[in-house]
Amino acid sequence: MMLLQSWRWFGPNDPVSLRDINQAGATGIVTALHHVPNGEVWTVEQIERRKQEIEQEGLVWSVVESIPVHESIKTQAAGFQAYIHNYKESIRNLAACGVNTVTYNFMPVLDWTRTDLSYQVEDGSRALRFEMAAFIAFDVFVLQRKGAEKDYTPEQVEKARQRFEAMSAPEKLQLQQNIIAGLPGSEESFTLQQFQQALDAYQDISPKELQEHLIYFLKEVIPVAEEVGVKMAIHPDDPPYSILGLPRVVSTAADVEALFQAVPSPSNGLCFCTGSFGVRADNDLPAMVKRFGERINFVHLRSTQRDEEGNFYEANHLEGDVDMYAVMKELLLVMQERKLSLPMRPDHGHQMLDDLHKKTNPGYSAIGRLRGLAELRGLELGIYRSLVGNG
Ligand code: DNO
Repeated sequence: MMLLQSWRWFGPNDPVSLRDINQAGATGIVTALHHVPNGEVWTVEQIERRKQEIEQEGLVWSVVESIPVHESIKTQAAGFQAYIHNYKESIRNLAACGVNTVTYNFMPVLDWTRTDLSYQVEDGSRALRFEMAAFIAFDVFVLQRKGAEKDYTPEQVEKARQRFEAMSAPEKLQLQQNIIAGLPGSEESFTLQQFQQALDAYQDISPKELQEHLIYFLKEVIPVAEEVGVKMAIHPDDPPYSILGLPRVVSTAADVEALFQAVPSPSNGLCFCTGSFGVRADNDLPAMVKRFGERINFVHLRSTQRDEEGNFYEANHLEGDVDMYAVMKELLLVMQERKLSLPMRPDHGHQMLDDLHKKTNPGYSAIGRLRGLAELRGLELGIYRSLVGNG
């Protein structure tokens, strides 16, 4: 049993085509109906159309990433039940079309967050980066969030002030855009004012309450998923801690454990994202694969390199802080045990070679991911053969 090699595709407008993906050697497609507004039902017709497009290229729609969870469900704002109802309908419709794995996240307001989308690493390729001083500069000096300073040490705020003062106006704007205008796959994009309003909706929601809202959602949705044979896969917070005063509840092994205990069903599973969990030194990734193995329904593989100030950038897939060998080995053991093949995608990649001169989706250019996938599949084959021989 080995990983099903898959690849994220943003649909017909993605500069990376299905043909390209085929040539990269992936067989599974990870995609979503990005054109359907957040909260609306995905109809069977829409799903079928997308599915056929994928199958015409000889590929399979293996994972949905993501059906976004409407903010009202996270805050339990008036009318949120209707959004849960729609969510269940989408799951039923996907199952009716034979699409059986669904990724989602429960991060308030923002999906993944970076400050720099074009950080030059030593070899000249470009990576995504989270720079703490720039992030604090945005929070304290651009957004001017009330009480923001209290979330940081005086030294951090001072460093952020200097960073902010040294930025040109276009750099400040770029920073703001990077954080709130929506990275690839994020379903939301804000102006500064809308952003502040979105944050305000969480003013009275503690992490405990957000966790309760998530468990409520799971208790509603998971029985439907189980009934129709869909495996849900929650994606961890990225980065895996609270930002901008927002609660976040899927950052650690303890967070995951609480969700699994609250709703013990194989359909209530995890998208094991090594890049997101790996930003915290206290997340022991191989141990987490072992512990949650039965509930891992999808895998994102990438690595980050962090430092003591809380900065991190996305390293090459086999470098950085993630012990990819150890993670891969545990994944292979889990798959032999479960007798199934888990879908995996090489997550993000550097912008490199020809892609440096093309318009690409940050993190989702072709060549960097091609390199990642090639390295990961070589690693996997080597470990697999040493574990089980030629079988
Ligand atoms: C970023 C992605 C995330 C992920 C969502 C899942 O590259 O991993 O946007 O798709 O958090 O809902």
